[in-house]
Amino acid sequence: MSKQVNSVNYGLEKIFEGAQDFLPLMGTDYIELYVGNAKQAAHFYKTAFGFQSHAYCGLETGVRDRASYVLKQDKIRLVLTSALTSDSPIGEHVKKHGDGVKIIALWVEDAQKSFEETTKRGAKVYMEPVIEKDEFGEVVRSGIYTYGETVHMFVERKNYSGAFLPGFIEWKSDYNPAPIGLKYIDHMVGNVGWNQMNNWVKWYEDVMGFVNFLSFDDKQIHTEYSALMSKVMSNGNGRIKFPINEPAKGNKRSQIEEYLDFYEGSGVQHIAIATDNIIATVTELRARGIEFLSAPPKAYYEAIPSRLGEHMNMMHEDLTAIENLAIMVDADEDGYLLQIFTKPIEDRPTLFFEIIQRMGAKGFGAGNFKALFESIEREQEKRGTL
Ligand code: TYF
Ligand code: FE
Repeated sequence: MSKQVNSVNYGLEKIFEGAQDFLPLMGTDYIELYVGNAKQAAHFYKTAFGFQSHAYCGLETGVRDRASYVLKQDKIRLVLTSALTSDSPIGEHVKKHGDGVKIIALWVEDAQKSFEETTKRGAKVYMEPVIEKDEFGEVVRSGIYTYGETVHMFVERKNYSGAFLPGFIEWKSDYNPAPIGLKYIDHMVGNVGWNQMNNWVKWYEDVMGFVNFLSFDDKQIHTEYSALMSKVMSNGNGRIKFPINEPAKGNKRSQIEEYLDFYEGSGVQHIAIATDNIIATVTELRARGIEFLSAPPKAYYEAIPSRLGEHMNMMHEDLTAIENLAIMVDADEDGYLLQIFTKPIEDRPTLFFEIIQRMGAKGFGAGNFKALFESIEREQEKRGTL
């Protein structure tokens, strides 16, 4: 069998001019969080977010240093990992950052080549290419560091038919809360330190071949109190989108500064997950105890028809339901989108989730930024971190 992959089958056609072809990416393979108690975290993500039990490794499978629970919902694989010993780098990570995203794994055709192409362009090595095998086949993985202690793992699946990766067993559970309509990872956002955004923009351009296709400066992204800057990086086929935020000077403490203080460094700020029925998904999340940022004021909802203009004709969602659930709406030249943000999902005000339904729109809800940041500031106020 030749190693050549027909890229047309993977939908690798370039949609962003200027993106480089040395690192073809088929999608997000998995997201791994390092957490204090993976067994309990897995229960939370099943119960509240509707993920399904999928795979496991730990003492029972001969792994002595960690336990990992793999959850699945449609195209999304979420891995929750905890240390089993005090000298573990997993434990060190949790001690410093609290629960957070360690690995953003990307599905590639060739993990060896991905490693070579990125490290020769300056990427810092996390893991040299490793071939992992079991009776279900073979997977090759390699990894590089991005911002902070966060890692991009390259995953090459050679027709692998096992549950997740070699070393994992299938995880069957009698406890299976229903899925809630989460489909795929839309984007993942990184917060980086003061004046570091452009360095990381350049890193994604030079090392990963990405392009910067949207930018928001502090003149667009500010409230009475705080400000931030954001640039969105994408790979060539648009499947992988990584906005990068840095704090900007405002009258009070930026939400990005708050994150950096509590995460004790740069890291993943939010994971945006796509649904094709945000009303059903958010109704279910609320019923299962997930807390969202408080609703924008009444005036925000009254202004939606004029703000959306012609897109209003295409919108079939019930505006009353949208308002009751505190969902936000924005439009750009390609269509509209619906989005909502959870409160941080751990005690430190660090990682949170976004639920997004794109109805053509390719943007990130810039028209909602002011209302969103004011909601975030109301939370900061309560925490005494504004
Ligand atoms: O990903 C985005 O750009 C949007 C908006 O701190 C956003 O979800 C931007 C910055 C931020 C929170 C949300
Ligand atoms: Fe987002």
